[in-house]
Amino acid sequence: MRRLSTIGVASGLGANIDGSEHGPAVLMRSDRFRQLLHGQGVEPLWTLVHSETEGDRFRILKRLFHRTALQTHRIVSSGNQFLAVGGDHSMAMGVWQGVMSALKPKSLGLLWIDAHLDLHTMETSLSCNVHGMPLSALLGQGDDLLQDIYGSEQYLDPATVALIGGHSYEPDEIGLARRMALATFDMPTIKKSGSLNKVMQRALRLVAESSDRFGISIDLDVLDTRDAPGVNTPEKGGIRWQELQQALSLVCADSRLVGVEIAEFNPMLDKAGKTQQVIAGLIGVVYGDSGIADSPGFIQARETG
Ligand SMILES: [Mn+2]
Repeated sequence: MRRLSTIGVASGLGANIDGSEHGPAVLMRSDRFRQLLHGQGVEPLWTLVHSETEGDRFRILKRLFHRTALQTHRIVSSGNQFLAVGGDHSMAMGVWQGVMSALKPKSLGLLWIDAHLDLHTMETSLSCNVHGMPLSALLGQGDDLLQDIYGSEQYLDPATVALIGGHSYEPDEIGLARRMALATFDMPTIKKSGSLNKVMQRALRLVAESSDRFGISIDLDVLDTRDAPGVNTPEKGGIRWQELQQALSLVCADSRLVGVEIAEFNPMLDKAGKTQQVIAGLIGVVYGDSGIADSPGFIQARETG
């Protein structure tokens, strides 16, 4: 039986909406998820990282990111891959700083699959919700407060980052993306190419030119709200889950993959377990053998049954 390192980051503090803190536990307990892994001879090893409940939100998040980073550092140092399930997307600050600290400097590439750019800082964000800022922090572009919450001096090289699926962003974020010359494959670009698969391959080739290993960060709000309604900040006009599943199956089979993050699941906002089904399907691809990757019927059977 294969053993998988799966980390659940049980916090919604970065979104400031109730619900995401329950995401990992809801998935962990779900029959669908257990059946999926059981069928593949996989033993999921869950480590849950909980956020504290009392005190200053930013202090709590800082400690949460530190504890999350220790987990991904440990897994990557031991040569294993990981899946990190959230939790709101601010968790990325912990997940990827831990990965960077375990790899050679500047050797990590990142495919950031998200409806948003997550390039806000405390100075540009109206809400001051940290889940809109993780990529700024990871690129070393945080203001003093954001940098303090991030709590690391490990930063991504902008040449190794590709933004995929963006369709809701603000001028300050676009400004930062341009200044850093980040590779951006937004929804219009994906629609024009006619294939997320092709776009993802192109993004990976680009990122891999300047990095040895790569990770994938998926914010579930990149998906069409018909497929994934259970997210903190839904946006219309996203990617259909079948496209994402198919595109992922190729990149996840790449031996340079270090780990995958799936963020922003909010079970309290889910409708008829739809988002949960989609996540189970994505997790199946991340850890699945080609059998699962080729047969999205797992979810279709549930939807029509
Ligand atoms: Mn995000």
